[in-house]
Amino acid sequence: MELKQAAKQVVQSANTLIERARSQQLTLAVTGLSRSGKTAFITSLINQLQQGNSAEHMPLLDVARQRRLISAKQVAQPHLDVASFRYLSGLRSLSGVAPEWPKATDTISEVRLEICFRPKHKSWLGSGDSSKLLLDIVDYPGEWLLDLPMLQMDFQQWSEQQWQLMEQAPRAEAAARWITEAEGLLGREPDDDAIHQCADSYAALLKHFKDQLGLSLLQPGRLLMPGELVGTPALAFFPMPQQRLLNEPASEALWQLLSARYEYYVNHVVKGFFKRFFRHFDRQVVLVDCLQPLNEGAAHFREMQQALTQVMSCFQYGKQGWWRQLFEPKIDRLLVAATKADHVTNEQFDALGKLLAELCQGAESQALDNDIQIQHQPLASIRSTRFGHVKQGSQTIPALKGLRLSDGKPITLFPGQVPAGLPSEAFFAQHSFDFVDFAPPARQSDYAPLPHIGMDKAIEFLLGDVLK
Ligand SMILES: Nc1nc2c(ncn2[C@@H]2O[C@H](COP(=O)(O)OP(=O)(O)OP(=O)(O)O)[C@@H](O)[C@H]2O)c(=O)[nH]1
Ligand SMILES: [Mg+2]
Repeated sequence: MELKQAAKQVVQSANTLIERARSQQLTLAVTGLSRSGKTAFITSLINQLQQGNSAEHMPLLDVARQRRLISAKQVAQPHLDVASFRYLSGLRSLSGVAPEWPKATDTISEVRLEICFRPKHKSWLGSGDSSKLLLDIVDYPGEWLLDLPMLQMDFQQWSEQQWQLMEQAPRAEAAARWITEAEGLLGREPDDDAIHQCADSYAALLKHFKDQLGLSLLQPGRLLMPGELVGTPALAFFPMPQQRLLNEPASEALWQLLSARYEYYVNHVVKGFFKRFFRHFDRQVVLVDCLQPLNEGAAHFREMQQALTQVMSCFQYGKQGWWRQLFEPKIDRLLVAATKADHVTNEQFDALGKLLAELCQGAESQALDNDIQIQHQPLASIRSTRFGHVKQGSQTIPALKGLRLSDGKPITLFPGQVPAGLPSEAFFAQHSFDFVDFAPPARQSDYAPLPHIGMDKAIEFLLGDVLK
């Protein structure tokens, strides 16, 4: 009897060992500028893994096409001090009679999935049994990556750069009042209340740049998304070039104080993010909404392009040896996706893909230098339109059908032609875009997977090698 018990224990331990060897863990990070579609993407990704296990729904995802996907359960997340990605509440809002898009988010969040699947090939670990992948998905604002250049600038250099920007179009007009307020602090003893006040006004100015002017290159990024840092001195600073100071010790003291806070922000907040989170990412998704900036015109499009170049520079380790040394990044796959592809008719996907590729030009070859595999593609995380045709005189033209987000009314429209590459100023002068927002589609049932365009291709690229 005892022998039997001991043998049972040996078998159990061997099974645990095999189980451990089979389980793998991967951290998938998802970023993009504000409103680029991060929450929708992660919601769809989880939903496709949970409910999309079929060849019809996910033809390009091996594990689903071959029906090897057994389950994808949400389990306890690894970090107790990081906000949870609220998958179920997002899915709930997408369900029901009047589905709504999940709410905007403004900080980092994570979710852990335990994915069970049947391996494709038999191995020494046994055949036919299931394998496990622990997948941590992290959602973080792309704006945080825009702070990266601050790591290489001292307060003086950063201040000069920011004031130069503020004195030019399109910022100058809105910035004038804030500049007067900041200059009002000079020549008197630093008053912490007034400094906080001026930092709040600076935050309001950045918010104005973002919301009203559609600008993306805004530093410090956390001033717009302060999270747990709200009201702390770490965020109570703003640019102040030394040459602006009145030649008085009081102004010098103010400068020293702002400079110390800048150094703290750079060393603890910016570096802190890269050290704590970024260095642990295995795979990265960068989402880009190319359509909204086209709607808003040439200046915004250029600004988005610059911001994206900055975001992509975070994956060019080779070019930035200092950075590799500091953070030891290990990302080996990078998916860059043009989101909301259901806003254009299907014969335009090619053009959208080309536009995205040109936007990321340079980054691709440099990422390849670093042995990072990169894929760019158009994608709709949650497809909200159907393709159709409309008659215009004697012509039949491709069109989209969906519910307009603003009033929920069914509409059929031709959305405008996406340029198959970076549009010139002249192009903007001749074309105007009007990509309208659509309401999410009504779900057929709670068991039906979310409709999508290209999620299977995206997941195959991101996880296909592990789900083998
Ligand atoms: N038609 C369509 N619209 C989408 C899709 N994905 C996102 N959207 C739209 O884009 C908006 C923003 O999407 P989110 O997923 O919240 O974007 P986000 O990047 O998480 O935004 P923040 O959390 O505010 O930074 C949604 O409210 C939708 O209106 C999609 O696949 N199709
Ligand atoms: Mg979000």
